Amino acid sequence: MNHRAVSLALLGGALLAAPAGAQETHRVEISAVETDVPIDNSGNMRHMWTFDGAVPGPVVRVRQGDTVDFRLHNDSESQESHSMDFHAARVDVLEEFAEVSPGESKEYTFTADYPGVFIYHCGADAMSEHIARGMYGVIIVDPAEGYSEQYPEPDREYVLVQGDLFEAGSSPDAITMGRNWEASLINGKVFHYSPVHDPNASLVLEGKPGERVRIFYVNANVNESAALHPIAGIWDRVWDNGNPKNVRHGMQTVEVPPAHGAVFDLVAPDDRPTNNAIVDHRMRHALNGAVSVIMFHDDADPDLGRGDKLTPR
Ligand SMILES: [Cu+2]
Repeated sequence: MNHRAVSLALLGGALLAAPAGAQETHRVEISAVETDVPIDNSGNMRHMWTFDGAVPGPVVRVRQGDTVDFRLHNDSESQESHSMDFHAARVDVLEEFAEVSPGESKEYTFTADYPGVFIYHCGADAMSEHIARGMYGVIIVDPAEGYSEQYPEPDREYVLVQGDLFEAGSSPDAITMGRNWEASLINGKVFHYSPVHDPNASLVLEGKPGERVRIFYVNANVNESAALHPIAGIWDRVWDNGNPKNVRHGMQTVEVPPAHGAVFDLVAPDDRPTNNAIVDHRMRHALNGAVSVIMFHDDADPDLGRGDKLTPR
């Protein structure tokens, strides 16, 4: 059976929003695949360890109270054991998050008890190497109560995952200690959405003047926090961990530690087209890949930031 096709089909279904109040069970299947993937807009390839063959792995989306029936399959071509640590799960690290050998599978079930945006990552030894080589992704847990005055419905949604790129062949110890650091990846690529910094960047985030755009942000760096700022804008609201109860207003720069997430709303001026650059204001990160341009204009692609286009690729 083609596990990747199965998991993508299931995840496609999971992306459809459930009606408020209904509790569902989501069958989610993800494969650990060691493969070459492009790490920039020029198509330069790097041997990475991935979930479902891409960095980051697929977006999993459920509602608070839902059950996730999860299956991790470690591809038979893998050289390494891998595991799956969902930060949205309350389970046993020794059982559910145990390593899976090449060619083997493991299933476990959890309920998504807390709303928010959570990282998932491989926890196999050495964990820093497995994360730095690309084994991470996002699970969004929408609040059970749905949208509210405190957590308004956005016009568009994007998922941004930031990670490290280390020089090829870096040892686990070098990665852990921060040596051989090369660049920042946004959704798996250096300057993925920044034609300002990379003329080969063909994608940007888009919205229309006056729209509320929601960014589900996760920091998958091994060691370093991110300082998220929307250049030429102000975060209208920020929810720490993406939980509607953890709201802050009118923020300029918000620190997101490694293996954490936050939800950021940007409301564009409604009287003119504007552009913002969402940066990790830690300049070492910004100037080495962590810039994402968002353009607000009347001709914005109506499909971007909606349905299954939360992670433009
Ligand atoms: Cu792994």
